Amino acid sequence: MTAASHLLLLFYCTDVTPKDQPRPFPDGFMFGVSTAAYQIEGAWNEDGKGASIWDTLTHMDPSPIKDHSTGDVAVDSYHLYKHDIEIMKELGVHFYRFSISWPRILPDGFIHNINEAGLKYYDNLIDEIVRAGITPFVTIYHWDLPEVLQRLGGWANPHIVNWFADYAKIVYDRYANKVPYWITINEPKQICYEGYGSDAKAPMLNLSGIAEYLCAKNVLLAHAKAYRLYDDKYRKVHNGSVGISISCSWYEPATDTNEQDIQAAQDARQFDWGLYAHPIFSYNGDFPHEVKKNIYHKSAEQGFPKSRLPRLSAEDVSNIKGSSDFFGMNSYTTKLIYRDASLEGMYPTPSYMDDISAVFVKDPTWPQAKSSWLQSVPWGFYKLIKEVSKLYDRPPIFITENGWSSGLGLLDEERINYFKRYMNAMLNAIDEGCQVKAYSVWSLMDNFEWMNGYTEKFGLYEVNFGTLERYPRKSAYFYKEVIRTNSLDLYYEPENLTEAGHSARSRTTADDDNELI
Ligand code: GBH
Repeated sequence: MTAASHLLLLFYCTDVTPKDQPRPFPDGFMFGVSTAAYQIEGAWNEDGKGASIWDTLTHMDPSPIKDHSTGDVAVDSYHLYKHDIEIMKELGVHFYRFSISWPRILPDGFIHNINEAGLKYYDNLIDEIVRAGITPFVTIYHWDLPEVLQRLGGWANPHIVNWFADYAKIVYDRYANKVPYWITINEPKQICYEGYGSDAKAPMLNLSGIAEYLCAKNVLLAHAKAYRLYDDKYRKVHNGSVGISISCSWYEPATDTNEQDIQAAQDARQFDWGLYAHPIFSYNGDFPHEVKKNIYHKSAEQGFPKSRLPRLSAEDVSNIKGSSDFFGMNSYTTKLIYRDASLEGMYPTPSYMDDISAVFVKDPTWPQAKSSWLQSVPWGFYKLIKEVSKLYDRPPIFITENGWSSGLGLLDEERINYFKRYMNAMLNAIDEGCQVKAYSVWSLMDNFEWMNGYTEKFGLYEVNFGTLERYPRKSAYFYKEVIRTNSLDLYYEPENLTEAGHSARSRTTADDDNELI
């Protein structure tokens, strides 16, 4: 053996972490938990708050919500926020990502009527978070649009670009001195496609093929305007970071030999998240090529005088391009996709699904969560992070949401398995040079899961909806250990207590500072 090969062998032996050793996260890696105002706050009409499109939707008769529930009370975080901060202290999280309710601050949507009580609530919340040694991470908009603005067309009306920037200014003016991390808008695709292009979210417009694309342009411009505003007026003094959270699924061709499936998966990724990410993060800006091409051709065939995808002017492109200090990625799952001749006439025209012209299928062998759309596919998460890093030249990535839904029960081994496999996949991507800087669990506690009401539980803490008490699930102990050690131990199992013993022992209330472990 030569000296060089000895050296190589030594290097190999010492550098490769044995499989059963905990895998460290990079120094300074940030862990957090995420929530959203409508899903947790309750107090829907207290202290001068106006109505949002989710108040309108959940109060409809008959109710479109699976269990006919509302967010009127939700988990009452409006009143119990101090307690929620207590449990975050127990977890040891570095940051708390929560959202601000637009109609709590501007009950009529516009800035002529500013609700001081609403602003005060977030003053108290933020001060308490900071006092607990936790970093506040604010989402300015997580889907609860003031109802008044929806009557004017909401995100389909181009004026919303200014309405949103006016609202963002109020929020920055008040909190920029205390909040170092900002998300302007949570999940443009879910706002635009699910709310305007289909009926899966408020305002349930279901005008596919048109409305989601009008919305997409306005959301991008609104985001960019809020980003530029921070740049111009606040960055010098407060030096915070501002980004956007984009929901990203991975799409895998159902066969890896069929060219059509490979192209279909590529198209699906670009329609799902490229539509929003490409204008902001790519070198060229503008909408992705695949999306422009498909919609342009379909529109022409369908007799539209021009593409249903609105154009971004050169000025729009330059405003949007680069308008994010990091890539906020919400990611949960992967889908298989295929495309063949049997698709002819399968989707209504025009429609978003017809524009993609492919079929999404589930692999029944992948572990299935309580939510029908959610399966555990860690290699898909790895491929997604790698692809985003490659396409957009290795931006800093914050995983702003990742989580698993279950039914009731504190012994949530499945959720722990999901976290272990997804965090391991993320570490693989980090090892290969992806700049993932932060990771946040959806969600701190069970909450109002949109159209599914309270039937799907995403919490590290279970909420008893009779008493509103929060109880740590087994996954809370697991996450606490990850954060404490800044490493992932795939073999770590939190103490195995019985369901009853676990809940009795770990019960936490606001005036009881029980340690988690
Ligand atoms: C997040 O969205 C939200 O930001 C958060 O508020 C929410 O509570 C959390 O997820 C859990 O759902 O396949 O037609 O059934 C995640 C985005 C939502 C995208 C569900 C895919 C499934 C549509 N995902 N959606 S469908």
